[in-house]
Amino acid sequence: MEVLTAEDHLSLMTLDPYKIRKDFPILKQVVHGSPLVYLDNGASSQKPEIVIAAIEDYYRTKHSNIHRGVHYLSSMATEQHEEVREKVKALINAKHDYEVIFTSGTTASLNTLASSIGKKWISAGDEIIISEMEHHSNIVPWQIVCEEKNAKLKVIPVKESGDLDLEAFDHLLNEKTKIVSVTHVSNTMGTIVPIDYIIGRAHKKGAKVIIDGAQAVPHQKVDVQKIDCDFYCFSAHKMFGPTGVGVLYGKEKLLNELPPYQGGGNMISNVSFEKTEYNELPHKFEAGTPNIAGEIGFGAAIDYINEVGYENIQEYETNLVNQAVNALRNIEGLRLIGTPEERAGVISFIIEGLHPYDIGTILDQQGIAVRTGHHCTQPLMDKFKIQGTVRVSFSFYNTIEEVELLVKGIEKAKEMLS
Ligand code: 7TS
Repeated sequence: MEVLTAEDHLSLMTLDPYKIRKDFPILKQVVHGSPLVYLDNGASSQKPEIVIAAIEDYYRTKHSNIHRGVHYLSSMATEQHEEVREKVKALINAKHDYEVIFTSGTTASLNTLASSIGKKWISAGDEIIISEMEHHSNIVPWQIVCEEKNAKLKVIPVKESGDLDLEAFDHLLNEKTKIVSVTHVSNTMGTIVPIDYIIGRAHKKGAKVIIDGAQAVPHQKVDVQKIDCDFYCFSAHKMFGPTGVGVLYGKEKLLNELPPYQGGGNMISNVSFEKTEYNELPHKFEAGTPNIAGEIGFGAAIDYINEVGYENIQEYETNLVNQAVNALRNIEGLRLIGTPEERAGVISFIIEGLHPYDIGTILDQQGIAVRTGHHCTQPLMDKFKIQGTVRVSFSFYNTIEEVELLVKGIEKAKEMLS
């Protein structure tokens, strides 16, 4: 199997998706008699050989539980695991490695925050602001907090274009606002949210800002110090790493203020029945045995992203997605859901008179993997008065030929269904 080396990647002036594709074994598959066209990267991206190999190597030669052993394997596993924390720190430019908390994914990161913040910072009458385009995992945890604390959930509306209504946001903000929690990139429309504006305004009112970066980190360089968010959450599996691994970044001072989410091993420094003292960061928020193999695989995924380079990724994907938007616009009866000012990786559409599920099924018969439904953004579907969409979501291994196959596939679906 041909695997690209770091040197190969560095020698690329701009990104060559055909070369990249050789690193992803799954992309060679034939599905229902056609070559796989994988356009469901927003749900989860595929894994390059070096990620698969890192996990295998870990289980074959290094596995042991971390943090608790003096023996050779345990020290090696601990060392490798902590190296990944360093890699995440560098990837997002956190100030300290202990500001990087490993979780099982964005959902777990957001629930950890909602639970700890709810206990410590939210009282009756306080307000929490989210947006109308949030994934359910950035809605429901805050509803739970508001119910428990008698606080109020406020929602930034989405404009017809799929952009956030920033004027409305300004009106929602006030001295009672304790938390603003918004997505960086919409998983349904691809909208890139102007988080700099949101963070600046929220901080002026003394509110803390949480950014759900699940759909952003796979596509663009994120610098948490530069954007000055208080917390940032993302999942490894959407950025070429394994499932079951995520990150909760938080500013040191704030993480130290917050109470732990779960109790158990590793998160303590001393336990007695009279009083337990909690461990320092990051361990305070990492109770129990983590997903060691997954985190080591995540480290390889970060290496891979760095080899390809965010600049190349962004340049290539922006071009590909623009071409896809233009091609889809030419299909009669197709309506784009969201035409935001800035878009990353994702396009949603409906076709008048056809059910998204039926379109998805016919595309699948042609080997084309898309997602249909509400994409865990039901309030956004309500806003557009639709049941669901067909969503295509790209990665840098997708090609312009695949966009052409998608367009042909949609035309065929239209023919068959009408
Ligand atoms: N936030 C956003 C913006 C997401 O897109 C997702 C997953 C999550 C949070 C939750 O991430 P998880 O890794 O904890 O599941 N989004 C999708 C999707 O669009 N289709 O499948 C999962």
